[in-house]
Amino acid sequence: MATEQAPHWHRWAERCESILANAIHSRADGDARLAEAMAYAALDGGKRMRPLLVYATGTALGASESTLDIPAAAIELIHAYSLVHDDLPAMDDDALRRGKPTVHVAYDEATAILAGDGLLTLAFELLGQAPMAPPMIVAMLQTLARAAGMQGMVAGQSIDLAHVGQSMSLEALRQMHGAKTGALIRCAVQLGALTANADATACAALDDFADALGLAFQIRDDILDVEGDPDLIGKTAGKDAVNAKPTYPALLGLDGSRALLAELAQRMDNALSRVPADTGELARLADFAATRAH
Ligand code: GRG
Repeated sequence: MATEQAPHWHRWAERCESILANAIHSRADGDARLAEAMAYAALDGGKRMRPLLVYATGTALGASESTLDIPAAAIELIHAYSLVHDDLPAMDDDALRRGKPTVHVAYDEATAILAGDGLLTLAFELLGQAPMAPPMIVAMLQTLARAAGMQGMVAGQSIDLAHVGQSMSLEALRQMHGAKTGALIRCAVQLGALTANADATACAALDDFADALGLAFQIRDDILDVEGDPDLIGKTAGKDAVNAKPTYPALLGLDGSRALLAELAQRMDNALSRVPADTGELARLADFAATRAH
């Protein structure tokens, strides 16, 4: 787990886990099996990268952990939904996620679709109830909806599926991943900055950092799909090649992909040096994203 690497990460991941567990279990009276499938998808697994980014950004800029809890949990719910739907037969058709059978395999396809829908909508329900001033809640709802929706993650996924078996330029690949993976990572940093009422200068530098981080995270993901240990990554390796997906290693080779990662690491350092705060935890998360083994 990423959270073994820094004591804050472990505590932040636990806080997020407890909000998620509470939110899902306390609503199980709607339909117990649906709630069980949602818990199966969202709890006890994953690196919690997006919540950690919310906490690391927000606390660096002076926000308290308790004000960051709901934004952190909300973005993880969106991420969890996206994984459940991405794994469906109509999309990536994956049988393994986070080291266990995917939701449609463990339950059934209809339940997986509904569990994803439940996680997606729960994110906005939770955020709408956050203990914050209403204008702040509205800003957060808009930020999360925009990142997750038809100009963000959903668009990226759609473009990705449309390009299976087709070639893609490096710029088109960057744009596709900027939407599919990057939008939510940028959003995590934005939610932390919003909670802390960060000024425009800090927000601009953090957005530059998060843009590079999203890309680095994706390139590392592509590299792991080629050379990662399936036991560590917890999903089927080599799927990109089998599915004829355009990827960074396919376009640049493994060495070229690593060289791009090194450039991005430099850009992230540079961006963080422009944030007038102690950004040590963000730097550690950036390093983890670019070098992770899972
Ligand atoms: C279904 C609308 C919709 C979108 C799906 C997330 C996603 C978009 C697709 C997943 C496919 C993929 C491999 C994306 C690349 C990077 C990525 C998001 C990996 C999974 O995120 P991690 O590594 O997962 O943070 P954990 O399990 O650690 O939370």
